[in-house]
Amino acid sequence: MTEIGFIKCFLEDNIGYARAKFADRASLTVTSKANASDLLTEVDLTLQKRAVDQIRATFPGDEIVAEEGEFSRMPASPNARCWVMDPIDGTNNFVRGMFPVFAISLAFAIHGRTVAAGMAYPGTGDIYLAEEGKGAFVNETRLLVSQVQQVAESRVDLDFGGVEDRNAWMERAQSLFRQSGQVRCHGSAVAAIGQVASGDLDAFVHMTLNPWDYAAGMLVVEEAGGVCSRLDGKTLKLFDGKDGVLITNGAIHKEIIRLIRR
Ligand code: 2AM
Ligand code: CA
Repeated sequence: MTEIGFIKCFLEDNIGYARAKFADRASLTVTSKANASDLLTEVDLTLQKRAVDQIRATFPGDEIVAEEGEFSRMPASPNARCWVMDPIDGTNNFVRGMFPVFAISLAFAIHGRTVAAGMAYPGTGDIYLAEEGKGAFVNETRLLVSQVQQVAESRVDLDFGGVEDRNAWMERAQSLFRQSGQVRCHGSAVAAIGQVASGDLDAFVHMTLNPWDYAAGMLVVEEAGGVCSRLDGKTLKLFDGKDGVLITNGAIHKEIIRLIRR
């Protein structure tokens, strides 16, 4: 089985489970991790365990990095074949019922670069897929970023992040906040990044992100014609630490870098 075939099957098999659990969220088992806003549900754990078991059976020896438990770390060999998963991104929205904006993200990387990626949105039923050099698709439709050319006319998701991100946010994102045409915060990086790929958003900014939050999204956006970097414009890699991420339609990328303070 190809890696993209595996990703597609996994997301198709599990999107209904996540949707059903969201519909019945009053009965979810929920615990908090670092703080009361950092939630963990049985669904995060079940989806991650299913993926880990299936990856180990199908691609033995591949590394796995994922948001929960022992997998929440950088890979031992950053250049090796590596799967990167966020079982539920936007867990807080998932638990509290916001919109519903949450997603399952699964990527396959080699040499620290994503080469196959998928993101499933149980709220809408959409599955986004991309392979390096082969384009990005939602269901069967080609994804293309927007043509918006100026920040003043753009719709930007300025993710507020966790409490520990807010000082950096206030210092660095103020000018962008003031000058963007429309500002949103979905509370799910994977949801917002998908919206950049589809052209519904023009940019996404986060002060700190872990690789599982953008591993799939960065390839989907690049294959849809967009650009991904660190907040200062440096190359966005997967395993070089938790840092800020800027994902845009490409046309407004440089203008946003100039507006984000160092
Ligand atoms: P999560 O839902 O998987 O926890 C919300 O601000 C977005 O940023 C979500 O994608 C969320 O992922 C992620 N996020 C929230 N708090 C974060 C933190 N302290 N560090 C990194 N990412 C965070
Ligand atoms: Ca996440």
